[in-house]
Amino acid sequence: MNQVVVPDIGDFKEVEVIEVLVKPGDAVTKEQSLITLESDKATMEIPSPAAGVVKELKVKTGDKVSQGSPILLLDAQDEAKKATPKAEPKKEEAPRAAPAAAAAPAPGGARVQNVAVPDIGDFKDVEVIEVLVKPGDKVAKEQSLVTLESDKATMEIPSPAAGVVREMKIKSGDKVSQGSPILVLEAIEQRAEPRPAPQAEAPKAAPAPASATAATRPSAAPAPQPVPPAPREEGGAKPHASPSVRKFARELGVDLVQVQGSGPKGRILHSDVQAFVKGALAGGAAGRAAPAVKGGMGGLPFNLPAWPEVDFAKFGPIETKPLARIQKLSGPYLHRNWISIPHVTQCDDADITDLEAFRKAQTAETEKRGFKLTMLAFMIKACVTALKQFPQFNSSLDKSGENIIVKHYYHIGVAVDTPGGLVVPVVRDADRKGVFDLAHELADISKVARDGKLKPADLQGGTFSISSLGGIGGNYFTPIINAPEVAILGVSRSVTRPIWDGKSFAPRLMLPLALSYDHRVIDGATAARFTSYLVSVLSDMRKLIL
Ligand code: CAO
Repeated sequence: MNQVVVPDIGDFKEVEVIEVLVKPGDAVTKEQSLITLESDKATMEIPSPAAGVVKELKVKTGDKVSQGSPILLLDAQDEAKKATPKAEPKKEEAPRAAPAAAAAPAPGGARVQNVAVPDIGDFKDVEVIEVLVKPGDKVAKEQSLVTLESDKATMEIPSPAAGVVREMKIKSGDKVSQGSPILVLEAIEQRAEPRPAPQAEAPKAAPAPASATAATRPSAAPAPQPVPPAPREEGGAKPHASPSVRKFARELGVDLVQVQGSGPKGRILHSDVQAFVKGALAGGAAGRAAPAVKGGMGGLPFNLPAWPEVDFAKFGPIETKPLARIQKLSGPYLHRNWISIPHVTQCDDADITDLEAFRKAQTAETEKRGFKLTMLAFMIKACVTALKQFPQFNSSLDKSGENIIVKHYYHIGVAVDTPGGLVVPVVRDADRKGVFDLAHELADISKVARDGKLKPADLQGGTFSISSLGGIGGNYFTPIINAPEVAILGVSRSVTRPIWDGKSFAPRLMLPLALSYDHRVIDGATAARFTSYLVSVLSDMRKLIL
């Protein structure tokens, strides 16, 4: 059994664990990310030193760790055990502060100093992705000067001293290694304190464990899976931004997933966060959510009172438990959709007495073929028929908020309850599939979802969603629209009710439906027509073939 510990992460101590990516019982491959650490200067993922099975976790989200802190116990595969007994990378792989380049005295108590890239471990030819200062700028000691990004980590190089930038020696896109000149700094003498030795004032690179993975890349852990209404388009990948931009966003209470990056490869820059806040204060573009201030439930729009902070322990025993990974990922999307889409929910009941009789008559056949035929397959078919009749339900608002994009394909997202949380895999081209094919596909895709094996592509491209709680119970609910879609159908459990047929009450099997729609795109009258049409199709399945 191997104890995996935090490797040499340079001078960083007490760094926060912001994500634990594995759990006991998980089989991990060598180099697979285990946890994500974040300091104010770097974000990094700690990879597994070997392939094996996680036996026990020694950390949890929110813990503070330093070099040598235990992460987990790993039952490593034999070969790996021999090859890699410990998690620590070689000492020389760790980033080290480089001595600052010689500083020459300058008139007026200032010293001109060439600032160079410090020891950044084994990294060479690392790209400069952002230059954060310009000639004439006053900088404080430790203020970030440039951001470097390799495929393993994002790191900011801080200023070794307070002073004024005299000359830049690099620009965005340049490739640098240890010792490459960054800029010329006219350092201001701190007369009150004795000047530290050059070694001590050298710029310190943010930690870059040799095999850490940049947090800005999608993690090696299973692809995050959004739940309704998390946008499948984002695929749950973390926003691409440097640590200082993340910090800046945190200070302003801006949720980075809502910010459009204008940097290379869509990276979010300081200016993007500023523009986002300005836009939100000015009322925001159509469909854009207001930035949130951190509150007890992950943020509230600006102009609302702060979330109440209550010491619950004062009133009785309590227990604090982390949200599931998928909940943490999908919460901001749900919140965005809830506050930025004007939802209305239209309810109706479909008489499915005949359809249920037909379904039951077919079940022997499908069971023989190895899958279950539930009402959901018919629901998908009926929804496609209604979407064809009312194309605005199969559309999305464009960025300007002035046009809708109507889709001529019918990819239906289906909410699936899994042990890890809700996910919404997409059944593609539902219009071209028969009810049996749909039922078969539903069985397959919900199994893949429950096994946690969905790929990002399985979650993308939906045009309309269905959330069925029919197998569980309840009577109507208000599903949250899965942006950029404009409507979602919530299906509840069917129940036999006495229905007046004009002469007498007859027992009929009624299916409760609740359609949430985006009122910017769909009028109330149109929504009522859509649900009435859907009800008529479900009540008389011959309409499915029209
Ligand atoms: N009324 C009455 N019974 C229903 C029903 C309905 N509307 N829908 C399903 N059932 C029955 C099925 O016929 C099945 O009966 P048997 O056990 O006798 O065969 C049973 O309920 C269980 O069905 P199921 O859940 O296995 O299958 P499904 O096709 O209806 O649903 C799936 C598949 C994956 C959608 C479902 O399992 C699931 O995960 N639902 C949860 C979705 C969810 O949590 N949504 C909430 C989102 S909130 O934003």
